Amino acid sequence: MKKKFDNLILITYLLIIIVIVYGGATFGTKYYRELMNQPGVVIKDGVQIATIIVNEVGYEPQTLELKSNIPTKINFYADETATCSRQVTSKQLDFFKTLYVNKSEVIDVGKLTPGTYKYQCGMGMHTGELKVITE
Ligand SMILES: [Cu+2]
Repeated sequence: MKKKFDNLILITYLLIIIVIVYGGATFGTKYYRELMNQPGVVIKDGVQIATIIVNEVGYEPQTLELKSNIPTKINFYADETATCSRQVTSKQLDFFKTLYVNKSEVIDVGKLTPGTYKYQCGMGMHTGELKVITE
């Protein structure tokens, strides 16, 4: 009888440890991803990276200013993907991508010439733009 009780305690402890480790890892990964996906523009190793967060209200920020003539990548980080925000597309920049929650989709758009480039969700409810100015 005593032995059975000990096993129950051991299993309970194991379950608690599993929950703590799994929860910590899940939370840690999400926190890390969010930390790495701050909206805005950074230039790293000569590459300009524009990070845009996709959420239920659209794109954050909706307008981003970029410099021309620098290799450029657009990083769409999906905070949430409703049916229509799951797709992001731009005719001008020639891409069509499917997004996944808590994941980044990085699009290499090369060196851009000055101008305004628009992109939108699958059905065009949400729109965003990139303003490329002369470096
Ligand atoms: Cu939409």
